[in-house]
Amino acid sequence: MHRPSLPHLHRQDPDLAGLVEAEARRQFEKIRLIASENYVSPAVLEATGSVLTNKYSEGYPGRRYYEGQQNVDPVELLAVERARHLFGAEHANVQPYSGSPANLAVYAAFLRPGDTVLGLSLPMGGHLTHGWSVSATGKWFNAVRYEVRRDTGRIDLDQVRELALKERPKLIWCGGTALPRTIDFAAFAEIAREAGAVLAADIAHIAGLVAGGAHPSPAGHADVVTTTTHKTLRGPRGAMILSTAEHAAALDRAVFPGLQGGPHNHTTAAIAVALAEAARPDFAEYAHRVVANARALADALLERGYDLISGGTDTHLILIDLTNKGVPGKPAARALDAAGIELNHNAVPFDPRKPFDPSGLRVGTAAITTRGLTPDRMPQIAAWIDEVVTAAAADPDDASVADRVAAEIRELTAAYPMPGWAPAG
Ligand code: DSN
Repeated sequence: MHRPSLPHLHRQDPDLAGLVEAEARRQFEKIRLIASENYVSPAVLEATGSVLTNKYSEGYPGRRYYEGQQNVDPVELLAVERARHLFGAEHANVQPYSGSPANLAVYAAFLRPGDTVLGLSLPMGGHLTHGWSVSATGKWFNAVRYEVRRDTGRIDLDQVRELALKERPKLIWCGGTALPRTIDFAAFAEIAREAGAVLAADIAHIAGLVAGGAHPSPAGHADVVTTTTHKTLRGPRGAMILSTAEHAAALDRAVFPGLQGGPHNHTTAAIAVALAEAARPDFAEYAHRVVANARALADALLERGYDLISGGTDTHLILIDLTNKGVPGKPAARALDAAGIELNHNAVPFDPRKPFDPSGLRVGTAAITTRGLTPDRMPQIAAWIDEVVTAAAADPDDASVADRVAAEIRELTAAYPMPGWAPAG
């Protein structure tokens, strides 16, 4: 049963309600290892589903274009204050609709079309919006890309400095979507200073770890920080931009009226709720447990002969190169999904295979940690992954291993409550 329950939806639109319940059950029964996903709290769900969705609020608190902002203004101010406090930022904008619009706003604030941007290449673990060719950021700007080192799988800071001094980008991005290791914000800041560039840290993946003290903070290093609010931070789907006071006006103008219309007030409220949750001591414990689980899972996979990019993890994320296992990432991810383990296929650095059919798997521990799984459970998860990958390599049409593992996983997950849903009865 969904919590809060959905009586009106069930009565009025049973087909749709059935799909929501089925999705909730799917999330309950699976081991969810997609590194960018989580389970939000019931309070975040309630705020997301509130009447705040009815209200338009173009502008910023105290400077709106429509009347009736008596309650929405304090909601947004609460979210802004909580964001500033949690991340030690002089300024916060909580209006971006999601991570890509937030990143686009950074371009709109600091660059003109054709200006140079330096970001981590997508197949090396960067994000589309850090200047990858198929993104508007790679088409409208002169994008230069740095990589990770072949020998260590870690960011090549020598190359970042060399490219920054040669190309003189206006903007440098650090952060990404498949980086298992700590981001050295201080080193990036030094390079950006030398090159005269704005440093933007995209902490979407690690925001919850930063908030909980399980990853160093970009505060004091990056000029601008962008983040989604729904990954390790465990809030609703949304985003924020944090900055020094110096850049506040340019970033605010870039978000509205530069790129967006009215903010999604129900999301703003849910962000405020999640930020208050993330400021509590139990969230710091959660963030450290996320990393402990990832480390334990990485160790167990290494023991089973898995090739992990960079040899392990410092964060919530593990990147596996399956080349030595004789099965590419996509069929392995499909087989694992059928077996109750949900993750995504992913390119690995210097991947000889195509992006839609790459060599790797990406794994994250934010969601299973929210469910309450602890490091002692990780060897069993590694064993299941290994069984299913080995079976997929031997015979992709044989579903017997997947069926048995899925049943074992349903038994395990039944013992770990899920915020937002519980089996009826
Ligand atoms: N889709 C997100 C992720 O999975 O990392 C990035 O935008």
